[in-house]
Order: sequence, then structure tokens, then C-alpha cells
Amino acid sequence: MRIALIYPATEFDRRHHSAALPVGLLYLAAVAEKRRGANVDIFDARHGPTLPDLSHVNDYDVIGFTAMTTQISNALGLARRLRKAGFNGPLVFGGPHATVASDHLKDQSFVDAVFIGEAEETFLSYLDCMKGKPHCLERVWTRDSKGRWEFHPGENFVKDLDTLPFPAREKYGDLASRIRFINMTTTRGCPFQCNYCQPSKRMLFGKSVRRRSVENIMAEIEDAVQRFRIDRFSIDDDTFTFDEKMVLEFCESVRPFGLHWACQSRTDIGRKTLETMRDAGCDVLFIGAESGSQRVLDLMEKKSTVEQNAELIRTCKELGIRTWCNMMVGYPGETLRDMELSFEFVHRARPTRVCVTQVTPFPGTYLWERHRNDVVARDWEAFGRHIFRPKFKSMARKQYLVDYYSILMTKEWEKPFDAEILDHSGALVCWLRRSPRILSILHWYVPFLFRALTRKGRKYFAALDEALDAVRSGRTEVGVRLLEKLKRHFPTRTDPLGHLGWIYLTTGRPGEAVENYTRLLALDPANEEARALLAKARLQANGSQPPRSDETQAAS
Ligand code: B12
Ligand code: SF4
Repeated sequence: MRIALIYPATEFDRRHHSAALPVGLLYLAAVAEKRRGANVDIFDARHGPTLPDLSHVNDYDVIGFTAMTTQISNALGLARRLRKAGFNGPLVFGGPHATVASDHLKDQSFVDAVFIGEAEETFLSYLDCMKGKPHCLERVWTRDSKGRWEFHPGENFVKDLDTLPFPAREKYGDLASRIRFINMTTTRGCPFQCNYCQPSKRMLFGKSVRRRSVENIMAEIEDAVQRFRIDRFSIDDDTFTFDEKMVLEFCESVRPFGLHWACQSRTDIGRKTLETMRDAGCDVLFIGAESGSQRVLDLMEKKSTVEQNAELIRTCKELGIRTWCNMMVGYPGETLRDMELSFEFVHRARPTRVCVTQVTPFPGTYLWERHRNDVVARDWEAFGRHIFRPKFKSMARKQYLVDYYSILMTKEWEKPFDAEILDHSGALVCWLRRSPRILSILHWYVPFLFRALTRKGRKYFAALDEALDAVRSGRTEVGVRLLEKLKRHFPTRTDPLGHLGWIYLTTGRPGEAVENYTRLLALDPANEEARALLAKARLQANGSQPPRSDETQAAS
């Protein structure tokens, strides 16, 4: 049996998440091959063709898509193309969006099955069912020959995670060896209740938290060291540090490998454990601090305090562990004061890096449920855009504050400060960016002045959004024109250069790609991705590597 599994990487993924492989798909590929002798190909536009060759789609017996909500529009567009190309086998969907918004997928005439949550067991049953063998479908919607949907309930979560084969990373060729890095998971489930996330986590992985044994995790690391010569790995678990005893055991076993690694942590972790983690190679900690306002943390039901978050960052700094601090702005009811407090928090705690996202009510969360009537983005397209726009009606009026504080918090860590966000340069910018209080006064008492100061930045993001929308919807030339215009008007911005480089590279204009990547590297010399793409563009420009047609598809 031949299976194609598709990771519908968006432009955002290409630019920001090229190294994180979809572990869920790799587990499915491993069980299908090892336990059913299937032949699985993975398609991921970040590292190869977007889709199987459209003239041979029926070489596959089944085609499966994974998707987060942010990727669903892209995934559905690709699935439609497969049907148009004549694929007549089952097209199935799984992953976070299928789990939390199965109705959305059931409404699509070309979808045949929708898997809910963890699917190693059920996916194999589905393959058995296709072959007419005995099977036991659980937690999946299937469509019968009359087009009616049937749900197969059940709780068939894998009891012992150690019984699973390791993710089939070899599906990405020599990628792991080239970057000498893997991402992995060691637990499934989360006991916490943050309301912008739960109960979707329970829908994905069940009520209890399951852990792999330390021996089993070490075996995966050893395998990666031997096969890919990795020197670093990242643990993608939601709550890796929750069980401190297990963490200490893990540290003791991993230390002899001499690898560097990163993981996520909540704040409830002791200094001693952090020290042990550092000695075992942990050099980056992802911290979900989310807000500098205790009021907002309580609204989110984070069960953590601002002080604990600041303390964790402080301790990490003392121990020499870098901190990547995730912040959110725009929670319904968040006030200007709350945003100021967040800014003050990052300013005071000074983590190594700050990553700000706008609070988004994803389906399947309490946040979505409780604010149903307040949610703006009802069309799924809007989730695909990584831009800041009103997500709650009640927050629409404060959108420019959300924009501003997001930029302020992020830009604080990018030198030099991006003067384009404010139209005026020099002393005024320096003074304003250090003074959120003055900004808030401007916002409340002279809003037209505040708006005028942030006009150029807001215009830039709106234009970038318009250009990328055009490219995504197949109007590549329109997108290119808009991006070229942005490039002229914002000569110190790297985004237009990156997008243009990629489009030119994948549409047979390597000369222009070289020019754009060269300019990008002049502005951002540490951008390794751009460096690699520049080398590729140069090769193409010298005529030694023609553009691949599947990459051209990816560009549009
Ligand atoms: C690692 C990770 C990432 C990585 C890599 C993502 C990836 N696809 O692998 C990166 C850094 C790129 C990322 C980014 C984001 N992420 Co993220 N991420 C995760 C995380 C922590 C782990 C993913 C994982 O490996 N899980 C373990 C594997 C085994 O599970 P799985 O992938 O779900 O796969 C299983 C099942 O879902 C199912 N399945 C999956 N696909 C398919 C396909 C088929 C055909 C079938 C049959 C079954 C099936 O079977 C798999 C095996 O059991 C999850 C949380 C979590 N614990 O899962 C969040 C999570 C997926 N991310 C989430 C979010 C919101 C984001 C961001 C929007 C965050 C942000 N604000 O920027 C971005 C979106 C980026 C984008 N592309 O648009 C949400 C998704 C919610 C939603 N409704 O879509 C999650 C669930 C966290 C949460 N609760 O909020 N993320
Ligand atoms: S946000 Fe993190 S800690 Fe909170 S419930 Fe979700 S996975 Fe658990």
C-alpha cells in the first residue's frame, strides 16, 4: 500500500519554522511502514515538493493531511488540487484542526475521513479497513458510500508510548544530518487548564499525561546521534519539566552524550533542577510567561504569577541558560495598563528573546467557547495569517495598541530599533520607545498623534499582508509587484526581500533571487536560511540546476 502524508507548510513555516519536523506525521509513517509494510512518502514544501506528482496521483492508495488551524486554508487548497488532478482514493485529515473543528472538514465534499487526536492505532485500523481486513476504528469520522458521516467513538490512546517506533525522520532525507538537529516529544497530554489552550489538549491526547521511559528516550537520542550525528535537540513537550524526578533521571542519562538541548518549562521548577539541566546540556528554555499583568494571567487561568516568571528568567540568566519568553497581547478585557505591565515585565526581566503573539481564540478552547459572540474571525482564512488584526469585537478599538505593544516588546530585542514603525527617527523614537507611559498618554489624550506616529508601520504590515494574500491565491505577479513596491519604500525591511527571493527562485528567475537574497544578507548577515537559498539561486543562475516544477507550485 502506498501512502502520501502532507505537511501543508505555509509561507510563515518556510520562513520561521524550517527545522521543526512534524513529529506526528513521522510517527504515523513509522507505524504504517513497520507494522503494515506500507510505503510512505512525506511531502513538505519546506524541504521538497509540496504535493505528489499530479500526473501520477493515483499511484497512492490514500493521501493524508495534517494541519493546525493556521494551516487549514492552505491544506484544503492543496487537497482540492489533488482531487482536480483526478485522485480517486481516500483523502483524510488529522492533527489539531481536524480534532477541534471536525465539522469544518466534514463540510468539504472531497474529504473522506477526519481523525480526532492521537491516531497511531486508528490510522492502522483505517488501512486494515481499506484492505477489507478486520479492524477497530476509534475516534474517527468516516463517510459511507451515500455520503453520510459516521463517528466511531473510543479511547484507543497508546497506553505505553515506549511501544511506538521512533519517528521516521529518514523521510526527510539527510536534513537532520545537515542541520545536526532533531525535535522530539517525550510526553503526551497536559494537566493544566490554560483556557486559550484547553480542552483541545485533552481532545488530542486524552485526560491523563503519558510519559516515555527515560531508557526509551535515550535510545531515540542515541539513534539520532548515530544516524544523523546531531549535536542538539529540542523537546517539544508541553510540560517536560512537570515531573522533576523524571527530569533529573533524564539529565543524568543524557549528560554523557554531551549534546545541547532546549525544552519548554512552566514556572514551577526549582533552581537545583535547572542547574542539573544546565549541566546536562540544556542551554535554552522556552517560557510561556504570556503576560506581565497578574490580572490577565488569572483571566487566562495560567496558575502562575508574574513574579514566578521573572524569577525563572533571572535564575536562568544566573545559570547561563538562555530564555525565550513567549508573550501574548490582546486577551479580551486586556487594558492599556495590562499591556504596559507586559512591556515593563520584559523590559525588567530581560529574557534573551521575546516572541509576541496576539491572543487568538482557536476552536476547541474555552476561550473560543466563552467568547463565541465576541469572536471576529469566523472565516478560517483569517487564521492562516500571521498578522495582527482584531480577533475579538470588544478589542477592535484597541487593535493599534495590540500592534504597538507587540512590536514594542519584540523590537526591544532587535537592534537597531526599527524606526519605520514610527515615522520619525532619532531622539523622538528612542524617547518614545522607552516610555510606554508617554505613549499611553498620547493614545488616550491625543489619539490622532499616536495614530500618526504609528501610521507608517501599520501601512507596512497591511501592504505586506495584501501582497502575500495575492501570492497565496495564485496572483503571483500582483504579489510580486506589491512586494517590489514595499522593497523600494522600506529599504531596511527584510521580509519583502525574503519573499521576493523565494518567489523568483521558484519561478525560474534565479538572477533576481540572487539580488534579493544578497540584499537581505547585507541587512541580516546571520540569516542562515537566506544564505542557503542564495547558494541555491546562484547555482540555478549559473545554469547547473533548473527550477523544479513542484517548487513553482509551492510558490503559488
Ligand atoms: C511542536 C509544535 C509546533 C512546532 C511544529 C508544529 C508541527 N506541526 O509539528 C511549531 C514551532 C512550528 C509550531 C508553531 C505553531 N503552533 Co504549535 N505546537 C507544537 C506542539 C507543542 C507539539 C506538536 C507535536 O509534535 N505533537 C506530538 C504529535 C505526536 O502529535 P500531533 O502532531 O498532534 O500528531 C498526532 C495526531 O494529531 C494525529 N495526526 C496528526 N496529523 C495527522 C494526519 C493524519 C492523516 C492522521 C490520520 C492523523 C494525524 O496523529 C498524530 C500521532 O498521534 C503542539 C502541542 C502538542 N502537544 O501537540 C502545538 C500546537 C500544535 N501548536 C499550536 C499553535 C496554536 C501553534 C502556532 C499558531 C503558535 C503561534 N501563535 O505561532 C504556530 C503555528 C505555525 C503555523 N504553521 O502556522 C496549537 C494548534 C491549535 C490548533 N487549533 O491548530 C497546538 C495544539 C498547541 C495548543 N494547544 O495550542 N508548533
Ligand atoms: S498552554 Fe501549555 S500548560 Fe497551559 S494547558 Fe496548554 S499545554 Fe498545558
